[in-house]
Amino acid sequence: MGSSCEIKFIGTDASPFANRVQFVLNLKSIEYEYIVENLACKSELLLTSNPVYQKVPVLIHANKPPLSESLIIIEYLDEMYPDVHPILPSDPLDRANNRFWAAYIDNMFIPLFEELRKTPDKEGKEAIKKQIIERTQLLEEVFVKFSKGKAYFGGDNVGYLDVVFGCFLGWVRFVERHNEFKIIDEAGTPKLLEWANRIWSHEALKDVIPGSETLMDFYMMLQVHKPARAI
Ligand SMILES: N[C@@H](CCC(=O)N[C@@H](CS)C(=O)NCC(=O)O)C(=O)O
Repeated sequence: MGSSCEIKFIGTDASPFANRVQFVLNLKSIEYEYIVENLACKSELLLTSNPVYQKVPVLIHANKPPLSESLIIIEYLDEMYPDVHPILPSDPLDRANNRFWAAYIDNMFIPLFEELRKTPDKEGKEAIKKQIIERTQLLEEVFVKFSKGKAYFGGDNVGYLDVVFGCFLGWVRFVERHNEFKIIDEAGTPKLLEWANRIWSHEALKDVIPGSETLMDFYMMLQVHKPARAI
């Protein structure tokens, strides 16, 4: 049966990158059709919509050519629907700084979690855990600077960095539990802890953040398709 939604979104529940797009669609109250992708056996739709990276998320707006890459998609949505819940600040310098830290999260923070999974030896894992903790402490400083005493990176309202980092919180908690260490906690990152609890219960994210079973299924799929390195 065809859908009347202008926006079609290809994603998968456990993907923090796909969750970013869902979070923004919800914040802006945009209706969309959710096409769930099985990354263990990619669909023709995904392969033809994102032939370069073959990854979710993909957004198809009003039958126009598909868009991929989560940051590009959420910025596109912000430009197309500027009146409801803008996520990027209006000042060009503030926007640039938001993009700088989003790139840091994507290039310097999130990849450490995949590195931790793929590293087989205890010593190697401990070194990565230390880096994760140090970089989370840096993000605590970024939060203090950006939020200026308010609830979110974006100030009084959820902004770009809240979306970018907030959608990774499910995996942060999952990795804490399965590797027996604390990443966001009262002792090291008290402000981020308060922020995380706020984000966690945000109305627009409540049905988006995946539960631990969904994350475990995805984790097991990764272990099969992208196994840890041999010792
Ligand atoms: N830089 C991309 C990353 C997207 C990404 O890594 N998606 C994963 C799911 S979490 C994926 O589709 N992986 C499939 C694969 O690696 O083949 C973005 O921001 O959208």
